[in-house]
Amino acid sequence: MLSFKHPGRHCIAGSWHPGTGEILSRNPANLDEIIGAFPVGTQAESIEAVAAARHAFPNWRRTSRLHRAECFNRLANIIERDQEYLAELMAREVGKTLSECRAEVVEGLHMVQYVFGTGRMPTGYVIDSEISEKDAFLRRKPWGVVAVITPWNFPFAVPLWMLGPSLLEGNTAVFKPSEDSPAIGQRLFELFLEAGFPPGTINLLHGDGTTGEALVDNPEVSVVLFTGSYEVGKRIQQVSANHFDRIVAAEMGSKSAVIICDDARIDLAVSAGLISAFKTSGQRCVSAGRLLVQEKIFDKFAEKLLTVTKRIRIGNPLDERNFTGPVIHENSVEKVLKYNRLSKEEGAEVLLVGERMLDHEHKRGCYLTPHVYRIAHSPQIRCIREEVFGPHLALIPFKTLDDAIEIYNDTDFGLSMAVITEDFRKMRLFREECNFGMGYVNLPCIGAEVHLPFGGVKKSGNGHPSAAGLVDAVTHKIAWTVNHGTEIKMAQGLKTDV
Ligand code: UN1
Repeated sequence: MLSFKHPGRHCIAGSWHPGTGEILSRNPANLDEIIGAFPVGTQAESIEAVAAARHAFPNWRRTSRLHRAECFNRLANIIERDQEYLAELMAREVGKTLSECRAEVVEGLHMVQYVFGTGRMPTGYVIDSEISEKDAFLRRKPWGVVAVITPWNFPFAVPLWMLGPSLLEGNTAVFKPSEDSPAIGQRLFELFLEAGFPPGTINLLHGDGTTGEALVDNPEVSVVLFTGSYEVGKRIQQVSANHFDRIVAAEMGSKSAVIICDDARIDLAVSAGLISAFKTSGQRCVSAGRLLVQEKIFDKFAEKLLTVTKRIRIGNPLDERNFTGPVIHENSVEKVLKYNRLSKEEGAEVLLVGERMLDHEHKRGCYLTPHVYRIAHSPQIRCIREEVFGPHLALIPFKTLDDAIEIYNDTDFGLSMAVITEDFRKMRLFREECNFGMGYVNLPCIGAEVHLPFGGVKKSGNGHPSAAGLVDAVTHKIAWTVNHGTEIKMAQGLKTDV
């Protein structure tokens, strides 16, 4: 067994600081196991970290984009070398199963490889001018300092989605990992240093909401990249309103859904529903809290889904036979159980009762069994509108396709959706009428790939997708115009005679 003893440190301008305060990172599968102790960044430290990034910015910006990209090639090799260690550390710190953690490390690696590859791709283009001797170009410039504030549920891939494009385009960064996954955050940061990113181009600041708020309220921060809850995203927007030229790209909550039409292949629909709802114990931002099932096949579908859901193995994330591990912490257990009770109060027919697992194998961890219920859609019900972030699933019957569209859209969120059908006309209808950022057909509503844009609408995001889509948030476009003639000619026929 590996033993992880992580002395947490901030790292500012290449030097490590023990800091003050204490965040204890615990293994959610066994709360007695402490992964490490980490400091809580103060306002003064956040100012220092941002100043270090600001100081490093001019040199980094002036470095050739191709050389910046090469740092990512070295980073890719290091991640490949450490894949298994990183996956195990992640499994211990956040309780995702080893196979999910391995997939996440691969997802992070893909982002780094993508960034290396795009280093040699064009970032602008040539635009013709009214004047034949004039050449015009669209070019991109980095904004400056980017604050990267990331969640615990994808503690490796999501920071790389954000840090990758930001640093490639010449920005510098302050990285604040979630207080629920500081060890994997710090390890990722160390890999950047090993790959040769110059001191100060990326700085590490541990901490909680107060640290994040101090970072966001710093006028020297040009861009805030955030993935997390709607409440925190909204607060970031409010604080950022004081900083006029601030860019905020936020990915937030969801109440994603799978829509299962009556022509669906039932076994495929059951797998799609199960994976969407219960992978990562329902703790992906794209996890489905709702399966919308057409009335004609409802009973058959529900029966099959319940049969496989009852078979799910829940337990130690390091045991490869388990389908899911625990939820992240005690507060999360409480929150999910509260919504489980609420579903009953709101009139659900509970088909599988979700409860805490207290047997010998599970009692030291934050383990929950899946909660599944049938409920008719109606406008007041909270359990089918609010994000639960756990193994909590509503089965909602619908009659017509228009009903399904109305139900899908009837939440404040719009992140991901899947439709299970063999009919291309239905696919198109849902694509056009449902409000979402990522749509899937005959697939679960989870499972992003890094070269696709990732983001949502409504309270799920503010329209700046991360991963491959992030370049627009971390750069600004300039028009660059050159006259090859020997005299001045102006557009629109403007006279130049003196
Ligand atoms: C998230 O849950 O914050 O789409 C990101 C997916 C993942 C990414 C989810 N690869 O399932």
